[in-house]
Amino acid sequence: MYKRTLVTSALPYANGPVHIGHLAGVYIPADIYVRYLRLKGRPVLFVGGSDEHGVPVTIRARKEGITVQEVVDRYHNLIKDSFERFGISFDVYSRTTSDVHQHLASDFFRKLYDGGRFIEQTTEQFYDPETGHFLTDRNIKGECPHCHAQGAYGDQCEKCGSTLSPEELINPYNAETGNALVKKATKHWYLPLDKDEEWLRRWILEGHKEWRSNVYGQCKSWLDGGLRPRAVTRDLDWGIPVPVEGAEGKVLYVWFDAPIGYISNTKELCDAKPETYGKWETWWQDESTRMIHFIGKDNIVFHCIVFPAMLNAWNRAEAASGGKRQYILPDNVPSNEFLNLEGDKISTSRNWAVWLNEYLDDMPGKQDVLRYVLTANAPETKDNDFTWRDFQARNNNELVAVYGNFVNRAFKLTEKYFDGKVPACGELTEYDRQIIIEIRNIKERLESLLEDFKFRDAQKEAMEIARIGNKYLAETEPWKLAKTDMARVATILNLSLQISANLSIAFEPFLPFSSEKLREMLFFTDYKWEMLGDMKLLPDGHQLNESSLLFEKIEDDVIQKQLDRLERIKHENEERAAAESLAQWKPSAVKEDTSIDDFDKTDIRVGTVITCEQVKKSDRLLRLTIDDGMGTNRPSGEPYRVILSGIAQSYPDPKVLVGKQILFIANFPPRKMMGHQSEGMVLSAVNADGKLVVTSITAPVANGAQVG
Ligand code: B3M
Ligand code: ZN
Repeated sequence: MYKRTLVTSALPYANGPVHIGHLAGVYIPADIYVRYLRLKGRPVLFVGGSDEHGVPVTIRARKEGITVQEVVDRYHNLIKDSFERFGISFDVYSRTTSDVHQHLASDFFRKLYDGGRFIEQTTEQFYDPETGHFLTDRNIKGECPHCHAQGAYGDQCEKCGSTLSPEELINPYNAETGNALVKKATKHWYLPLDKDEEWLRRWILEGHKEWRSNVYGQCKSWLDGGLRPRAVTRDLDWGIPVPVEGAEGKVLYVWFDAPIGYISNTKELCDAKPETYGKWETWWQDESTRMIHFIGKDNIVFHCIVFPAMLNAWNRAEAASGGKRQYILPDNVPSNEFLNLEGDKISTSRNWAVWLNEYLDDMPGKQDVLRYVLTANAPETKDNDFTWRDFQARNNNELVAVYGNFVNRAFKLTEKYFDGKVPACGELTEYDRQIIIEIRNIKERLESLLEDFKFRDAQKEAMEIARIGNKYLAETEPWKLAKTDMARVATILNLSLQISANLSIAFEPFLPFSSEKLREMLFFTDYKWEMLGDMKLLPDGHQLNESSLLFEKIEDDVIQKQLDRLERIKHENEERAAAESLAQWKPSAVKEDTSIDDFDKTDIRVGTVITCEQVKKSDRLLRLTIDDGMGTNRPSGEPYRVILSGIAQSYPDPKVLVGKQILFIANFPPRKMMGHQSEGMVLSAVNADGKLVVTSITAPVANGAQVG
């Protein structure tokens, strides 16, 4: 019933390059879907672009010491270029600083404003009196109320992952300047989402039960929790000015203008090439268009609730003024969960990512390997992990050993026995027929998985074709038959080459570069999705091109280089985090008064650490032997004092304490811990990062000397 499909993919912030998390979550699935539709000959428009407003770009500008315009120019170009090199096949990739967008977003706001769709509210917001700026959540930092980490953001604590509001932070301060903040009144325009609850419930909860359970579930919990009016303007000096009087110094909230960017970018393309793409309104205001948003899970509420509410508000304003135009709403919002990297959350600010531009530079010609691995591990239903070892294994054991190996054998044997010409297909055996049926069945499954946005399983099905091919060659052994039955060899290789042609179609949405290479090798130019399953794609006698390997083995040293890089980054991050806590650290209040007599009861002494090692089966305890100057003159008769101390976590290499003169309490009664007798307590200080540091003295002192 739909005549065309409009596919959007989230507009990445132009505050840094895109990384594998973005690719796995949004761009690869969107691209697979679009390529599939194109291959089917269905009209589709794939819209992307950079999100150049909002706080993230302004933070980056201050960090790099350049203007915001320079930041967005730099990263928009970098991202656009990387997407192109990676084969993300946008019809348009524009930006939210474009003129078209500035006008369209501004008009959109004005339409809602004139139609009375906003409410105005004055509230108290955090304000930096020294810089004269209101601060957004991301620009506020403070102590996390849950894990008490310093430097938690006003919207989230990166340490423990809690979602926060700036009000919850302990001692909030301006993240850039460190200045303490005050509250100040300011006026903003709100979208009264509470009034949209009813139709949203009907539209999503009743009308779109087919949405992925993570998406549906998140919408349901938002709706069940009750919607509140949402501010769509901000006090910032970067963004699209609020187009009403009395709004000086205010801009549209980035989440108000960014989704409108999808419309603007469509308009920009259609206005430039109407003969190819038609009118932009056909894509946005025609009920026979089906709209699909590809996004990550942190964008669900904006695409399923806020943006539809904006479009709906526009439609009502239009209807109220007697207009006929109506925006369509999304038909599906396939959103993925998150991808982690080597077990850790991907983070732009911590540089914990594999950046697309760096990958493309480091691994030329290996776009499809990354596409394959990210689809195989796509976080479609739950968070998933990317590891370099898995990347290597999937390349070597699947792409090279299965897909590449099969195609290579089919070509090499054809070159050897038939001069690189497709040999004639003779009579089919029962086994041949079974193989053909299996491949036809795959077509159906592949199609229904793709239509259902189940790209991981779909790619597995495509790979299944190569597995079948590999097995076919292994079991029919044409290299042996060549001595006795050339006609049979001809049939086997004919089928193998037909399977190769099928592979080039089945993999086109997933691995477009390899498909193109394979088609070139096959001299197979005229292809479409519907040909899948056809075993007469290459005519008898058809001359093949010279073959080369579709995929190459990836060696350990290539992977090691990537792992070393991550290790370096981890180290830098730890150092930075320690420095940050140190900068924020304040000493605790002094304890209540005591007396010299009380202090004197404690016998603190100096001793030299002789040995220091981890206690077996304990991740907390270190066992120290200490020369306390007493020789064997102690109940145990041993030459050294033994003390167990719970500092193992702070001393991954316990040997560093050996030879140090330290302070210990000598007159605690001995006690047994983990099967060892401990004779006292080592003195240590809790550092700003929470680690324990054993107090050591620098000037040499006689072991056993008392401190007091
Ligand atoms: N730039 C947030 C993000 O990159 C935002 C998406 C906008 S889509 C309209 O996650
Ligand atoms: Zn926390």
